[in-house]
This record gives sequence, C-alpha cells and structure tokens, in this order.
Amino acid sequence: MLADTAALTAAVRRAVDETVITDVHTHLFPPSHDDLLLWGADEILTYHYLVAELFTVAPRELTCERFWSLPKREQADWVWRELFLKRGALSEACRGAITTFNALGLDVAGRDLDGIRRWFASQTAEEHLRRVFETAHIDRAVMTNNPFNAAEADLLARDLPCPDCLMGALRIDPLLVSFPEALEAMGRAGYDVAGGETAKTLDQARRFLVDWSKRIDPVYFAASLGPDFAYPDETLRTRVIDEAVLPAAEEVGVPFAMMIGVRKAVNPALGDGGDGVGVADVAAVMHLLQRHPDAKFLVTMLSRVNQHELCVLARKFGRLHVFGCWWFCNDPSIIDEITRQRLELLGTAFTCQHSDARVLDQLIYKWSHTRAVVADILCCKYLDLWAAGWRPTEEEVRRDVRAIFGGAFDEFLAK
Ligand code: HDL
Ligand code: ZN
Repeated sequence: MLADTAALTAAVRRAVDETVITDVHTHLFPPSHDDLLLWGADEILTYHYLVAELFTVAPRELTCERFWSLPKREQADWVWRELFLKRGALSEACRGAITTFNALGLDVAGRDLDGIRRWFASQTAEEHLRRVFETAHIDRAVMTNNPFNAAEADLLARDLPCPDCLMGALRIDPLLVSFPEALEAMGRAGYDVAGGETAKTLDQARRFLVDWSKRIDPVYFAASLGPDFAYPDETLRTRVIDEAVLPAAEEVGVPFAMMIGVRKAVNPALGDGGDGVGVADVAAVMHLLQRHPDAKFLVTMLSRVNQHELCVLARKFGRLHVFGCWWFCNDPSIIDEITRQRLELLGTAFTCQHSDARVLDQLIYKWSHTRAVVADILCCKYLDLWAAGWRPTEEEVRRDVRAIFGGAFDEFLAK
C-alpha cells in the first residue's frame, strides 16, 4: 500500500520511467532493407520537421531546389548552423535531436558535430537498433509497409531478416487517395484489375490485401487521409472501403488504422516536410462505426480541433481505439491537453502516444519527451484520485501506465 501522496507520485514517476512501451506507429525498417532504415547524425538533422523549420529562417539564396541538390552532410550543416548555432534550438524537433545525441553519450553540449558523426560512422545498423530500443525502453515498434511502393514491395517479397521487435503494418493510402497508382501496382503484381473501377477490381484489391497480409502478418491496415475525408460519399473511396478494405481487414482479423487530417503537399518544394494540417470531420469515423458493426478502427487525428469530438466518439464505440498525439500534435503543450482529456473521458482505454519515428535514433527523444509530459499528468490524476478517497497500489499504478503505453492497444487487437 502507498503510504502517502509523496509515495504515490514517486510510484507514478517510477512506473512511467520504467514501463516498457509498444510503439504503435513508426516509419522504421529492418536493417536488412538497406537504406530504407534511416539512422545517424545527418539523418537526424535532416528530418523533414527540421528541414521545414530551416526554411522558416533560411536566407533567400538557399532555395529548396539548391538545398535538395546538396549532399546530405551539407544539408545537415545548414540545419545545424541555422537552427542550433545561430538561433535557440527551442523547437520540439531541435530539442529532440539534442536529447538524442545526449542520451547516446555524445558531446552535444560541446557542439561537436564532427565528433558525433565519427561516432555514428563506427556503429552498425544492427547493433545501433538494439542500443536504441534498449535506451528508449520499447519492446516493439510497428512499421509502415507500403506494398504499392515498388522498392518496398520488392524488399518485402524477399522475406529478408526482420528483428522480432519490428512488427508489420499494411499501408494502403493509394487505394484510397490515388486509385490509378493502386491499379498500376496491383496490375504489376499480376492482379486482374484491367476492368478499372468495377466490383471485380475491388474484389481483386481485397485479395491483394489478404495476400500481402499472409506475407507480412500486419497488426493493422493503415492509411492517412485528408481533412476532406468523408464517409459515406459518392466517390470510389467509399466503395473501396466497403468492398475491399474492410472485408479484407475482417478476413485477416485486423483493425483499420486511419490517420486523418493531413493536407498533403501544401508546399511541395519541402518534400515530406511540405504537408500541412486541416480540421477533418469526425462524423466520417462515426458513420464507419455505425455501418460496419464488426469492424475495429484505430484512429488518430492531426488537428488539435478534432481531438475532443474523437474522444467522445470513442466513448460510444468500444470498436474505436484512439491513439497518439500525431505529428503536429506531438508537442508537450498539445500532448498535455490531449492526454488529460483522454484520461478524463476514457480512463486508460487509449494509447497515449506513438513516435512516428522516421529515423531510428528518434525513438530515444520521442519517448523520453513523452514520458516526461505524461508522468506529470498522471501524477495530477492520481493525486485527484487520492483526494477523492481512493488508495491505488503500486502494482495498479504500473498496470495503468502500461495500459496507455501499449497494453490497451494489445487488448484492443485481441478483442
Ligand atoms: O502519413 C504518416 O504516417 C505521417 O506520419 C507522415 O509520415 C508524416 O510525414 C510524418 O512523418 N509525421 O510524423
Ligand atoms: Zn507516420
């Protein structure tokens, strides 16, 4: 039994610090997938979040075109100089790079970028992956596997070695947002989709998803969708969801993860950094839940504006699991607001965060930053509970912390 509030808050902080986390969405790849797995100083510094921030301050003569023509090292030099040396590295992405270098024992206080680069050059991807998972204290991370991307599909089809800590997820955006691209990829793979937008083609798409699922054993199907995502509507996308995606997900026995609210290529010159955010319509998720009583959905939304309505919807359907403070919400001020709201409306029936890591090393900062914010929130919430008269044990605190860092996700997948 915890004796007093000091023991309670100490137990909460210990639990958050020590809990093993399951990372439910990343862009990581196995080391066997060659240069698809990004890691190291220059990848950390040229993360698309930092590239976008560079171009908020870069001199006019540094055009995006010129930047992209530079070698990766020189791109990283620009970011380091402009965002870390000439200005306060106060953004979440800048602080993240510093947290990561520091946690790896590198001399970031001394601003020794060349020394940091030399250290990375002496590592191998396999040993670094083990080190990063250990440092971040995560047990498993879900990848993003896109069978519509030729390079990824070729590597996936070769059944290359993949560490147990990496789990597959089938990423299906082209089926929903660029059908011609999906048709081309399925046709290339030998599926009979020559008929175009017919019921037969949609059944072939269903089979394509089931066949790929037999290969990579995904924990879910996933797609990112725009602020304009509506369901149902008169577009082909509704038919693709009804006749291909959800029947395949049900046959495979996995949820459909929707990441809603990204305004793609607001500024294409920034590449991956060029996407923006828009307020989406949560009613689309509500209609999916109402029309598909057997389907399960994981949902995260990109706009802060959508979070409360999504939380309330998750109270109405146990088949909806809310996860993460995605991308532009992955900042301490918004993580704080969203996580308090979710605890107050959902208890522990949600997944508080995912890293979205594109660079292996980012697991370190994305999780240490989130643990710090969530620990403060949970201390408040348990103190409120104590003041109400409840006396949680340390085991119960650990149980609840694990729940929002992956336990509830595992439970949701299993039910
Ligand atoms: O669509 C997605 O999975 C997003 O997470 C994008 O990859 C985005 O570029 C990103 O990395 N956000 O963190
Ligand atoms: Zn992502």
